[in-house]
Amino acid sequence: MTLKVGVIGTGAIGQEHIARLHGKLAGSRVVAVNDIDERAARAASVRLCPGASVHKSAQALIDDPSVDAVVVTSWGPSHEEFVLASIASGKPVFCEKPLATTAEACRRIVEAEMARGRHLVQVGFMRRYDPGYRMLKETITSGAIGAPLMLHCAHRNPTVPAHYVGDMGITDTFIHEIDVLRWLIDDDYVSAQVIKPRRTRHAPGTLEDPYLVLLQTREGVVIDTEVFVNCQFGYDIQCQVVGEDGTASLPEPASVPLRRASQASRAILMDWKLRFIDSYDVELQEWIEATAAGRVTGPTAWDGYFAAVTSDACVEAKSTGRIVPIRAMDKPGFYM
Ligand code: NAD
Ligand code: ISE
Repeated sequence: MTLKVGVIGTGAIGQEHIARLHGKLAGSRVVAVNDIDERAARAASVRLCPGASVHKSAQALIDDPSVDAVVVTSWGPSHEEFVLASIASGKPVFCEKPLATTAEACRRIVEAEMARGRHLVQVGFMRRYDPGYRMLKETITSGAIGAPLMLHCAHRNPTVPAHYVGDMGITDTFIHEIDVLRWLIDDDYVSAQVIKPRRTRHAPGTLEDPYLVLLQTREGVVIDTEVFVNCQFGYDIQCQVVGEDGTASLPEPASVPLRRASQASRAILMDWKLRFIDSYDVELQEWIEATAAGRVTGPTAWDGYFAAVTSDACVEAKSTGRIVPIRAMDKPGFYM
């Protein structure tokens, strides 16, 4: 069976996912696209999935009877509306992170999915599919470094686009660490704090950049993450777990060590699309297969909700300078 997919949002990651779903991966094709910028949708259709319908609205795409499943790759603030509409139509939906930009919005999605009585929603937290994070998780689970005590992490982007404003450092960027770290150490967060150093001269407009986010978990693990989205030098993701008996670190992406002109060096990637390229492939291939079998096997709406509860607390901690408790509703049996 071929899964017929409609994609809402044909920007950077929308185009990447269309290429995967329409040719690169097995078992799917893209039959419809939509973007608030109709020309962008038309161009993506012509270039990446010729013959796909270009719908004037996202709702029309969701209602299209030839669409079996929906992929949402538009901007974060539009996600809630499109995910709720997909649930209302009974269609499986893969939504890029964040599931929605606030915990309240994610809660509405969780409640709508439970009311529908079927798992339909998967969130695009692709780092859970990254071979490096998977090896790191296996190492921790094996007990090789003892119980985790502290994590030192960094999420660095060389630069960010003009529409990257406000608290997107948390809601759009740090949200990746929020999800992958609780999965990595199988723990949940209880408090957040944000510490702001001097602002980089490379930060555009009024964007605050960089900052340090401190999370504490139920088991008492302390996690520090540097969020620095105009670091200039590369797309650099770091994670070191300090345990009772040793440390374990996220492997660096493979690159050729160079020695030339009296220098030793290795290249650093500049683009998120390349850093996690294999993870996106595995993530979407598994989604295609699970969706065709009527299941959700990846990060759920609950994971999207918990991430948003945490990111709301981080946003509050950033604006107040206080340590903010992280309080989620009890996990419903539906998501156990
Ligand atoms: P982008 O700006 O390149 O593309 C977004 C597209 O959505 C644009 O073409 C825009 O016109 C369209 N759009 C915005 N509002 C819309 C609406 N209401 N209806 C239809 N189309 C609309 O942004 P991007 O970098 O592709 O990011 C898109 C989403 O994907 C964001 O939620 C982002 O956080 C997520 N993302 C995830 C990853 C990842 O690593 N998993 C990487 C990049 C982006
Ligand atoms: C972007 O949306 C992503 O998801 C990238 O992985 C992240 O590094 C970047 O900061 C976000 O803006």
